[in-house]
Amino acid sequence: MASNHLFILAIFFVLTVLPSISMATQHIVGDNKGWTINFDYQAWAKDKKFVVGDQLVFKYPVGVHNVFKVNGTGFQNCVVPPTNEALVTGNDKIVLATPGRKWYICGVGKHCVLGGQKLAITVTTPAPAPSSSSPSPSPSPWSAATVATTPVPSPSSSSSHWPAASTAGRLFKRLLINFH
Ligand SMILES: [Cu+2]
Repeated sequence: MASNHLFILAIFFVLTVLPSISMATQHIVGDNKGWTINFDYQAWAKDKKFVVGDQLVFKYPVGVHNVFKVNGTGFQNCVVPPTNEALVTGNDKIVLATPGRKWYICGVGKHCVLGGQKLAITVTTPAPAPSSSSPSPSPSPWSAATVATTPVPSPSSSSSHWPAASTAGRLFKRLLINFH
């Protein structure tokens, strides 16, 4: 009986807590090349998945480049917005707060026009939690535990049956120890 209860808690932990920890990704624009001229940012972005909550980081030597968020036309034609809209720290972090198409250009010299220093990405909304049988978010572990009344096959040798064996299992076991 007790083991069933703990097993349900373990499942809850894996399904809810872990995804929320690992969801947001930080994308270093251009990876180790950073934000610069003569780099193919379209190729860089092509195989990446940008999700709401992720972060873009533009890295460059201060004063050499800058970052402007622009619209599609501004991206196409390298239209530089007013100077006061520029990000200039050399380590500019932008949280992707909304889904949709996003465009960024460098406003220094002809870096955008001639150097191709421009980035266009598509931000998507996070996928709903996989294998969610109940779509409504559960407010607390306890309600989730009471909902799942179907008997779970009791783990015969408890320690080897923890899901997501490594970190989650260990973390959760520690939780259980405190719990008792
Ligand atoms: Cu530049």
